Amino acid sequence: MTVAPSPLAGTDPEVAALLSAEEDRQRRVARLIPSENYVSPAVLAATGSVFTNKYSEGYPGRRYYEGQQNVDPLETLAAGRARALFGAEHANVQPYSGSPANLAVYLAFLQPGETVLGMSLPMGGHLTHGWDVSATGRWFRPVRYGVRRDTGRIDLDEVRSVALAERPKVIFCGGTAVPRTIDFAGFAAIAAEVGAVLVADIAHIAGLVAGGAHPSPVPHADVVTTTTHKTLRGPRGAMILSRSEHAKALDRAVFPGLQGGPHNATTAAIAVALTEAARPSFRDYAHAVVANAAALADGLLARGYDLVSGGTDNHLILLDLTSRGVSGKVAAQALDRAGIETNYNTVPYDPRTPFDPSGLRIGTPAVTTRGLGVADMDLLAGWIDRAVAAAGTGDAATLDHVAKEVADLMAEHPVP
Ligand code: DSN
Repeated sequence: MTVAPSPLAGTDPEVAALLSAEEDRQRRVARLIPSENYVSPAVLAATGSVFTNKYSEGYPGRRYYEGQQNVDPLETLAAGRARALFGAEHANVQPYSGSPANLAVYLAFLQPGETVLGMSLPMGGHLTHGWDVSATGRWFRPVRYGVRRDTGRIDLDEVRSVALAERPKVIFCGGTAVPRTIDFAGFAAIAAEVGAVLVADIAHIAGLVAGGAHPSPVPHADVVTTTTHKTLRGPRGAMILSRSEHAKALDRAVFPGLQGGPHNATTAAIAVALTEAARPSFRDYAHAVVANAAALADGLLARGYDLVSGGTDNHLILLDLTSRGVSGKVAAQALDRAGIETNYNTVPYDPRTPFDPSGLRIGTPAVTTRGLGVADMDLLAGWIDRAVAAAGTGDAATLDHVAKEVADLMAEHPVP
């Protein structure tokens, strides 16, 4: 993390003060939101670079603006690193973020009104997998699968029967609150049976896939979409990986179908993140994220918490707080005061609303980047337990006390 540069303080003290306060906040708290992380100083330097000054509509060698002497090799480098890291035939590194990347899939493969099969949002899917309030649910015909009530896990027999009945053109697998390994081969068999394009949205687990801590979708899925800023630890951006046969349709969908010029500073930072993710130390990181999540889940189970699916295989844990008599939102707000950053989340079959649901979503990517290990996870579980109990009784003194203990631990683990 950089110190606020003096030109910013000189030009805009208000923004400089907010930046400095955010740096301090990110240092002090235990960040357990599973979709967040800390980028390296190198990624941050590339993000805040003069590549932001340049327009580059088009693709390398085919641009609508001159002056691409450095951007063309930059984008070629980033795409090549993405292909190499994930073993993909084609990579597009231009999508502005995960939702635009998924929209490009619709534009490439579907006409308005055609059918898409995705995981239901309250069950762990993403808005762009065909949820009602999303353009993907309004302009296409969404059909859905979920998880079983008894196991909290995806039931491929259900997915297959919906697919056979509804004949989707595209099937999405992956999601935002899926604590278990995704069976890409199982989804691929269903997609092949109904003649659908299989899209694996690995936004959450891309870093685990890159580091060998989750099976890769690349051998199975026609298309893989991902953000670059979650477990992959890059800048806020996205990529689409695909088989060569789909390259042209996807590239056209991204530009000129949906976007104008790519954000070249983001492309630079993606390239840096990809080279970092190709190092042996990143493999260690990915496996440590999973080991920490397993240890944190064990610590919560030992304290009597209900975890959706009974635990985790990856970086993410979904707590159902129903038996604790406190909503996810009240718990998340109390935890925030206690220096533990989480987000409230629906749980499968949640009787409450998405804005005040029963669940809490946590994960270990960011604290693992700070160097916390398995031994620290029981401390975190204990603090979460104390804060959730204090949320129920409105005990602010306990929350402030926990915040001090959290800050002391985090001070031993500097931000990269
Ligand atoms: N915002 C992402 C997440 O937190 O999982 C999903 O869009």
